[in-house]
Amino acid sequence: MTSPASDGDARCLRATAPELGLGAFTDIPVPARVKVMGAMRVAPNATVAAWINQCVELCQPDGLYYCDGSEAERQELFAQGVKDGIFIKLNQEKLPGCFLHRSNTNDVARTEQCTFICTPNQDNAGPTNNWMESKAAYDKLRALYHGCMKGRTMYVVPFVMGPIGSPLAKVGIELTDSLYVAVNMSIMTRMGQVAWQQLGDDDQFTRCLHSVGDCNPDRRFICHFPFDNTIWSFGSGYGGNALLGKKCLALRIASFLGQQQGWLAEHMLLMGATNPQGQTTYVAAAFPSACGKTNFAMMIPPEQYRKAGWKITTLGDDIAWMWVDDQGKLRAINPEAGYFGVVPGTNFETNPNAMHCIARNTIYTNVALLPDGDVWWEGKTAKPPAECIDWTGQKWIVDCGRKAAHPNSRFTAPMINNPVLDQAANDPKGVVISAILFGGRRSSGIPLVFQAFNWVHGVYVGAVAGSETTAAASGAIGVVRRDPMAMLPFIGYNIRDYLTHWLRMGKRMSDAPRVFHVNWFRKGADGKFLWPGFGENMRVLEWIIARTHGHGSAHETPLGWMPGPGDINLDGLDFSTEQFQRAQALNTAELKEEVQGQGELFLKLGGDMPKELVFKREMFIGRI
Ligand code: OXD
Ligand code: MN
Repeated sequence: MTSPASDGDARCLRATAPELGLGAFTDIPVPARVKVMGAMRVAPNATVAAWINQCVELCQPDGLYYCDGSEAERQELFAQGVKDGIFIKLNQEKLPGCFLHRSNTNDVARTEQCTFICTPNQDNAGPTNNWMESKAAYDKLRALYHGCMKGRTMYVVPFVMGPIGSPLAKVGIELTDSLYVAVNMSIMTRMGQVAWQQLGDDDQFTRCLHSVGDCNPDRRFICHFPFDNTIWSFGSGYGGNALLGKKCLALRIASFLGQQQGWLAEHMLLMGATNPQGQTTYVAAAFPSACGKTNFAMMIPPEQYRKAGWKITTLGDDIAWMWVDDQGKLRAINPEAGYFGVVPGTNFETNPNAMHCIARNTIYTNVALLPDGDVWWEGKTAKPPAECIDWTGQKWIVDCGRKAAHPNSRFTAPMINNPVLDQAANDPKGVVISAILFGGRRSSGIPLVFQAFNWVHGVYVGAVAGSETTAAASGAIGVVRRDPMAMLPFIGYNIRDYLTHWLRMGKRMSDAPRVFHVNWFRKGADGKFLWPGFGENMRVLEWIIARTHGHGSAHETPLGWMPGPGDINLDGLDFSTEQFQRAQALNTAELKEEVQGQGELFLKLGGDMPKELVFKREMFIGRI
């Protein structure tokens, strides 16, 4: 029988294990003063039990809540969250199962300046990461964690990243004092007993310890210990800093594991495009944070494409894990089970599928609350509401000059809400990737689309990609920075070894994906976007798919292969040949500026830039 959820005296209840389908299991010997909650009070093995116990001793929570990932548990946690003021229940007729959370106003985005790779030697972390020597980092954070959960509950959140049974699926366990984090993790990952089952006797799991602490930016540390498969995060409850399965595990730790084990963990969306003949081509695309990955992954093609039988399906909107299969093909899975997307700008024009995703069972963070319990954000409707409560909880009236929703307000929605979820989203074998796209937000200089000459050139194009910074990370907005493979804040080891790993992966593939670069954000002299974007990106994608399958025409340019106006289908679009030429124009002065900007990265790496990429740059200079 399942033990009662709130029975604090009955600890280490063996009775739950057979129900969970677990054979061997281990008691978790927590001190008697700790109130034990949740249905699943066993660990799959002694290593897990000992680690949980150590963290309990360090953080000294009053309660320990074992998450099993069930629907009943989720309801219980939401109810508790409403009682504690962590969640506001939204209008359940309009938004069934939806809740609003307002974060601390100092805790609204990833804080790259507080994010560290902690290794014995600085060279392990390389020139693009903040580094702390591992022992010094453990000492510093241990002092912060000491007693930090007194009066609080520690949630034990076991989770799996990746479809169950996938060769790349990884188990993590997050111990957190944030109920908000625990419920978000139940949406973003395959969370609960499934993780105990996946782990069994294995001691290979990512040890994730998280405390919001006193949410003081001066005591905020997001520390990764790749050699110990460990993440310690203190002082923030924000998604990318606190939902440790996401950026911390699925990118920073996983990129390190991938380098050791021969696979890739990338900041990429995954999508399928099915043509009228029923052939599906899978594409992975790396764009930096808040540059439209979710919109592209859920794109609705223009009407004429839909009528002709084209269909877009989503595998993932943020992270891809990719490996070379025994046929020499690159395969990919999405390790996540939900979307943590940027809300502002999302509406029925820009992304109707996302609007369907967030219509139920969704957590909204830092959006505005309307008088009828609905939510609002800039760009949701053309006409703003007359009044609302803004993301900070203050009364807001139209034209008051403040934003109602934070520019980095977010939704957390389960992927099963997606009306165009790809049928392979849960397939442990993943899908074969035919094309890789790199891109960013560039107002000038970079054309709409070009194709790299080959894999090594593609690695170069990805490595030097730049993008204007966004509100997804704290700091200046709109400044071009080099963001190799959109992974600059997420590479968990030395970028020199990361780029070399990409080059080596190419050698293992018999039929490597074709590589492209796209820029939906180029602007004209009038400051307006040159390309209409959103669903019309299907036209660019159709050309990409054609090139991937060995047809589709293009001409050679200094950047790579580029389509002219006759090579891309512009039918039915109010877009002249001249407009297309402007979106694709190459200008020698701008290309020279670009190659100079790329030099930033080369300087950072000093002599460590892989020589294949040095040669590619020389050749690019020669072509300009
Ligand atoms: C994200 C990010 O939240 O990249 O996906 O910041
Ligand atoms: Mn992201």
